[in-house]
Amino acid sequence: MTEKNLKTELANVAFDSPLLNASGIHCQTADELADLAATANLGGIVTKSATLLPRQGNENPRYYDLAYGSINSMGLPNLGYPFYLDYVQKEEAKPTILSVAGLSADDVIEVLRDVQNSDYQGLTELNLSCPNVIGKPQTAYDFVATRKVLERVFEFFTKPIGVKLPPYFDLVHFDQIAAVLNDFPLTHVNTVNSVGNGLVVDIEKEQVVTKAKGGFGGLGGAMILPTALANVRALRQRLNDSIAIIGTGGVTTGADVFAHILCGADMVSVGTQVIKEGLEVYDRLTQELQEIMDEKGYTSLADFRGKLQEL
Ligand code: OXC
Repeated sequence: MTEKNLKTELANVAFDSPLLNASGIHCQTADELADLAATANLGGIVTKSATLLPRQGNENPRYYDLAYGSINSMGLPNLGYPFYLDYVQKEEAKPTILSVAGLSADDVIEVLRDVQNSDYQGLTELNLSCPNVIGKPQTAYDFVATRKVLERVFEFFTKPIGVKLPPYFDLVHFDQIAAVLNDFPLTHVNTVNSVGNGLVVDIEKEQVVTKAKGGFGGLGGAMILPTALANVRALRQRLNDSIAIIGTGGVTTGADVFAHILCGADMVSVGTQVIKEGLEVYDRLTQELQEIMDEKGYTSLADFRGKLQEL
């Protein structure tokens, strides 16, 4: 097999591989982040979404493995943003994406002010789509609220920043969210967060499988691949060229990584499959992606990125 160039760029940050961890996956503690730094074939590190104050998250059970994916209701457990802001300033092994989330727009602004005032020059990502915070809707399903928060952010924030979006299902909603996002100097969108709100039923016990919110939670893994690909494709067709796309959702094979890139993803992140298989998954995905590229005679990601054909 000839050597493949898997290098990619996002907002002038160079990554050796397009593969990332999905936020929330093996990235909450110092030890987990150190594991990511040491993981071969992982291009960059995304932190757990950091909030103003540390959070314990929702009650257990809050993650449940399924043959076809996963359901989670974690509730943003994290160590609080100062820990992650400190971490990304010290990390030297790989580029980082500092994921931040807020329980309110005021929270988000307070956290981002500190990021702006810090020495951190890397990428930040505003999570507007967690489905698991009790009593809090997913901001990015409210197009007016999304515009308002971005207006406030860009009044002072001059560092590279993107947003994490929930999945959209109606073509009109793709038009509406793209119209909002195209009005701001975003570096990227990360699409999709888990598909909220799903409900998994244990027939034997006649029960739900996660505790919080009566068992409603975010779906991930293989079952959401077509939804994720649709979101990558639909947003690539609508967003300004200056806004890159991180494709997230449903990746279990190198073919799935290939499909995300074919739909227009600049980078691809992996969530549920890391939990199922461990961090070695990045070696397998890389090998499989390279084999597909080899069969097709492609030597770089640019050879096929966004080139999905219609019938
Ligand atoms: N998406 C998030 O944004 N956060 C986590 N789960 C999820 O599916 C969480 O912490 O609940």
